[in-house]
Amino acid sequence: MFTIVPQPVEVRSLEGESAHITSATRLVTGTGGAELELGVVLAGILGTLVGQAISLVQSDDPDEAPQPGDIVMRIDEATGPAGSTSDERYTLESRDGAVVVSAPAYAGVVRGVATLGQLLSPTSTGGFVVPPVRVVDAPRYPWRGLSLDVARHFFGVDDIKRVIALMTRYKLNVLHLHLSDDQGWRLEIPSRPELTARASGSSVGGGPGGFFTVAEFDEIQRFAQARAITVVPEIDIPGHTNAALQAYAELNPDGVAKDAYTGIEVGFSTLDASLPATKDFLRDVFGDLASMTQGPWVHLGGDEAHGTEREDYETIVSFAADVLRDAGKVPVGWQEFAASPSSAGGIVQLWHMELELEPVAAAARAGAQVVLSPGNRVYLDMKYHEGYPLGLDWAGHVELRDSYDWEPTEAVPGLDPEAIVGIEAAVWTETLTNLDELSTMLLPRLTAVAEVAWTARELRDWDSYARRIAGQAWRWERNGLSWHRSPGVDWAE
Ligand code: TNX
Repeated sequence: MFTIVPQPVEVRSLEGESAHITSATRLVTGTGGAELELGVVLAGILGTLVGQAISLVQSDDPDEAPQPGDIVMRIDEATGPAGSTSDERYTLESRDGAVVVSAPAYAGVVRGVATLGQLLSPTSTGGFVVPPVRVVDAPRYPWRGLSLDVARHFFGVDDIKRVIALMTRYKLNVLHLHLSDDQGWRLEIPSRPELTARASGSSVGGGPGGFFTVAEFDEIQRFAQARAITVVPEIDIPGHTNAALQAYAELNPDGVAKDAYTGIEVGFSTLDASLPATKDFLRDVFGDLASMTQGPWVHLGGDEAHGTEREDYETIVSFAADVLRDAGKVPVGWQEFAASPSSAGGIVQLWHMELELEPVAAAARAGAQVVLSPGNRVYLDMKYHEGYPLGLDWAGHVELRDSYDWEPTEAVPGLDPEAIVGIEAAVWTETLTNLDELSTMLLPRLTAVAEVAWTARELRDWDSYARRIAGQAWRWERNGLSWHRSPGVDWAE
């Protein structure tokens, strides 16, 4: 029984020897510069997985037979399931005591290594063993994300790296960071220094807050990129903007800067479309943000703008979307952005099943792509059950099985399934103040979302998933990650 999550396309036991990963294990890559870089990163990832340094060897003969204990990485077009064109496809073979991971591109090798990490089990002598097996795999959706709110409570670079490492294990590939809200501004914007100087120093409940410098944001993106994860930064406009209104007085119609906000209400703040200062602000912020962003996407928020007139909403979001397009980025916005013509050619992110859904289907017909984050399924800040000490409950209680048992193509009536680029979990941090609390909300639910996003519909099955996920908890514990004992899974004692 293999306990791989998400379930791969094909997993087959082979005959023969297991591979023993010990301190003598070598990571073997090709001799190209890119392959060396890949080897260094993967040796690091693998080293953390097995808890020991892994030595890196470059071989210029791809056909050379691996030695027992070797882990071989190969860039090879002819891998993964027939018909898949994904860069993330891979084939993993553990046979004759060695492991070979091959993929057409870096991303696929990283996904194969994640599978390898789950196949490893510790031996009594301190090493690890990989059973003889062949895995052939590729994702269902190209966008498999986690949205993390660092505005309500701030989480620093080290915590973000822990989250990225967790995402890597479950083959998630998009980290969406919610970097501004009423309670604080969390990213240095060089052309607008007052944002972080004046509006980063508090959070929900009045705590100390914090922000990422340009260099730290870069460090996060590079750490993610090494794991084939793209960072999508979000600056939320035109609502959720009290921090901006606090930093720059001229963004307020009365010219008076707002006070810091430490509550958890939403929908009271807004940018003002009639003020000339607003466009200058949007141009500066989204211009800088686009140039700081390595990936193709930038999120402009657009949700819950209850204090913004319809026309003003359109003026503001379409202006920001144009700034992003001019800078070569694809704009992403929450569900409400679907109503803006500027969402065509961009991405709309569904979140609230009780808001109108038809505009999402219509935006898709007009050319938008759609990311699904239905609150009642994948909002991992929802309480697991009544009385749970952490989280909110506006979208109901969300247990593990709720996060698992739903079909993306059936979520929005009339939505062309071809428009769905993927699934994104979201965790909002009004009630979450540290990594332990965050991780208890993510685990195990994040792994269910990862399987919905990765695994083909016909291969998905709750009973199978429940069995496989039970085999993962010791790995979380080994990594010091808190988790919730969801019902319906036979967790080991
Ligand atoms: C709704 S999701 C929000 C956030 C809150 C979240 C809490 C979305 C686009 N807006 O502002 O933090 O609910 O679950």
